[in-house]
Amino acid sequence: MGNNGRMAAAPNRVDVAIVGAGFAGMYMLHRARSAGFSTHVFERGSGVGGTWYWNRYPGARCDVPSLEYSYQFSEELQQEWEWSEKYATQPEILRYAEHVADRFDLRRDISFETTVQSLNWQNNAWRVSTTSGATLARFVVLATGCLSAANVPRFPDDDLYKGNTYHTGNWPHEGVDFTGKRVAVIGTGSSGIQSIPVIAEQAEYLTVLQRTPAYSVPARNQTLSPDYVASVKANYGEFRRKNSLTRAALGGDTPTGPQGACEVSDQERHNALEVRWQKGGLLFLGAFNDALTNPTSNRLIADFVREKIRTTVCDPETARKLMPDAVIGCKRLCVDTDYYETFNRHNVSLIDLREQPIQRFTESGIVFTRPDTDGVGEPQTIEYEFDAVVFATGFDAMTGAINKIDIQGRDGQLLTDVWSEGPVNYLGLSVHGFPNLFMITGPGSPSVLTNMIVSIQHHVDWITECIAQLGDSAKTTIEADSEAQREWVEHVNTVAGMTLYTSCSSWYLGTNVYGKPRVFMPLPGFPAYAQRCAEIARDDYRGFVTR
Ligand code: NA7
Repeated sequence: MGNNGRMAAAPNRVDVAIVGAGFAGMYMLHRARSAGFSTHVFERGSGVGGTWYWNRYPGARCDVPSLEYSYQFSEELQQEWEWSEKYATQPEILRYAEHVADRFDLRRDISFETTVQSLNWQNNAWRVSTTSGATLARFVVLATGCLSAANVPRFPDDDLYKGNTYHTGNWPHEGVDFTGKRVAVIGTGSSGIQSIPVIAEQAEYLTVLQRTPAYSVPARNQTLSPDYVASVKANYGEFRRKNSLTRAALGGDTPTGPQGACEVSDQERHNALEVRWQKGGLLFLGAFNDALTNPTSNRLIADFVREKIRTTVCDPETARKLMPDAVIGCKRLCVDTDYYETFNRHNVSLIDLREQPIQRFTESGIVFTRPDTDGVGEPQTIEYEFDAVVFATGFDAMTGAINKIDIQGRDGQLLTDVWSEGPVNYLGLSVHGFPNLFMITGPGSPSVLTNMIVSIQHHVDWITECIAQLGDSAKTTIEADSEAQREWVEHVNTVAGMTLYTSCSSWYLGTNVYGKPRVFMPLPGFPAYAQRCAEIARDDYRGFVTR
């Protein structure tokens, strides 16, 4: 999946430098180039695709339907590309990204295998320092991805372990053969839940190490029928428009139910949830309009899923451990194929790390602490041997990849200092003190609570328009006003505070990474946000300072 041997040399000076060649960086390149800006992209990997370049773990696929998780900026592109399944696999999405790169001749302006190390604002330009040189840019766009900095927790003596270790977000390109191997998977978020059923089919024995049970809904993945595809493509614009009017910018053909879960009878509620369960996918949570605002409704919906787990998993003790007790949807809902069923296999078992924590690693496996069965004696230890350990432990989400770059703005201030208590920003696009620097799907924007490609396109279009208009005026720089930024952060907190999202630990809040400030980062609700961005642009970029 390389760059086909073509490696663009970075120019000394460009109008727009872009960090990252995932879906955000690729479209930003296309738009900026089409608007007449000289543009260059710096990409750490050896090919395009971002998330889909790195996350090659077994079973990796998107949990947004492929006919929606795709670009809409080119009618020709969306008509000619053929998705094979309701939910595309990682290889298929990567092929799509490569097709887009070829079709729009993007590679000639991308430096692959080039990591941006620092960004310094000096003399009204950004100095972009990379592993292979430096470029001056009037504007920098961070298209670094929300889930691209791997979170690899450390455990006592983990350096002694002699087996193989993998992180799902940095999977070997050549793949991994688990045949005949005793494998441990740590983590049961989306990556764990997608990979566990596939690894179980190959491994001799699979042990799942679960810290927090996740809620997962069946994907009901299927081959796309030509008739359905034709019906969408016949009116793709309208299909896209309806999606963008929903809170998560997806699933416009399955609107959120008009009632709260407490407003209907038990039977009606069960029926509505069953219909969504059978349909499969993230829209399960949309059966009722108060799933993430009313704790009682949320509990009733969660009860439904717990009952599904109880009746799917044969061993009652394993079923008990798999049943989450937290708010459903607080952590991102998972979408699976045969996840719970996998625990009925003879070669799979589950360890609940809350009951039996990891004590340390050894050369050949992991030692767990097991409470004495009566609960009165000394805790015992038990060692399991593993040939391989898979870390499905997630990411330093939303800010991790940005904070890895040493970003020094106006007056030498460091972004990491400005963000020491949380990622302050305006619209998730700009930070006060960092002129001409834009983020795509940054903290403070709906990003990960939406269909990412819709949010990406929205941001890229907005940024392109913004810098084009700045060029038309006599001004050269634009940045968030400090007061507008303060109000924006307050607004995001207020909106998030009206939901149940803040009631649990999650990567939305940054609590999955030790020492990260606890701040709810994405903004719920795409349509209101998009409207706000449009109004601000129309109002001469209200809340931004131009000079
Ligand atoms: P997630 O959703 O962050 O899941 C990570 C999992 O790893 C989760 O179950 C964590 O448990 C677990 N984890 C993390 N650190 C540890 C330690 N130290 N010990 C044990 N278990 C741990 O990441 P994914 O890659 O699965 O998914 C990320 C997103 O990608 C997903 O939401 C989709 O948008 C696509 P915890 O819940 O923190 O107790």
